[in-house]
Amino acid sequence: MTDLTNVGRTLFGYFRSSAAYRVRIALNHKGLAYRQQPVSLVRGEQRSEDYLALNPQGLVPALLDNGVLLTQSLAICEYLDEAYPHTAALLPTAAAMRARVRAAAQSIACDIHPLNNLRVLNYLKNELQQPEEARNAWYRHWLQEGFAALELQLADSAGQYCFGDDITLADVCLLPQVFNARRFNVEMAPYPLLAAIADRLELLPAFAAAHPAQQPDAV
Ligand SMILES: N[C@@H](CCC(=O)N[C@@H](CS)C(=O)NCC(=O)O)C(=O)O
Repeated sequence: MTDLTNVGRTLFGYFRSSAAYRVRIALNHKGLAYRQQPVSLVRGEQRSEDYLALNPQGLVPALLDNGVLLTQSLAICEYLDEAYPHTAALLPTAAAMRARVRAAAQSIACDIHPLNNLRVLNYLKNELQQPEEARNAWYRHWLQEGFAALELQLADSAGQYCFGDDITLADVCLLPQVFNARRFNVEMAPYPLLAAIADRLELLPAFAAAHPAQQPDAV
């Protein structure tokens, strides 16, 4: 892998990774320029010696920001808010609202996504010998349970987006998870609020440019 330590800002990601998709949205929304270094999850590059030196977890994304190495998409997004306070904030200012936005974001990033990411689906397939039908049922179960709760959770707060009409960390997490759900043919009709917000988000330039199909490693 090329030595990238001198390049201003580099995102190590994969076009279909929803965690990397979150960070692309956050960077675009904030107007922070970055270059991308694809890490192919299908070729197992996340477990290469070079990548493990950046992130011993063997997960994307990782962000190298002017020599500062960061991992974990939510931590990266919050870092960007704190390190670049002049850019569009992803968390509101009031403590209670910040906690509510974080709760919605974490219900996706900490409770839905980890059960459905590649290594978990691969473990079900390879170690536990579960057929595709069972793996898809697993995927749908955790997604539907999470989305059902989030649909209720956002009922009071939503405007154009998850929290009123401002983009927050919750929106940054929502669209990639909806993209993922659609990829696995999960019906969004039971979650009309989430689907409507996702449809609006998708049209925003920062979100559109972060879409997996727009990435240099999209194949
Ligand atoms: N909590 C982590 C999750 C990162 C994660 O699960 N990344 C997935 C792609 S979305 C990955 O790298 N998977 C590689 C694998 O499962 O081997 C974050 O938010 O950054």
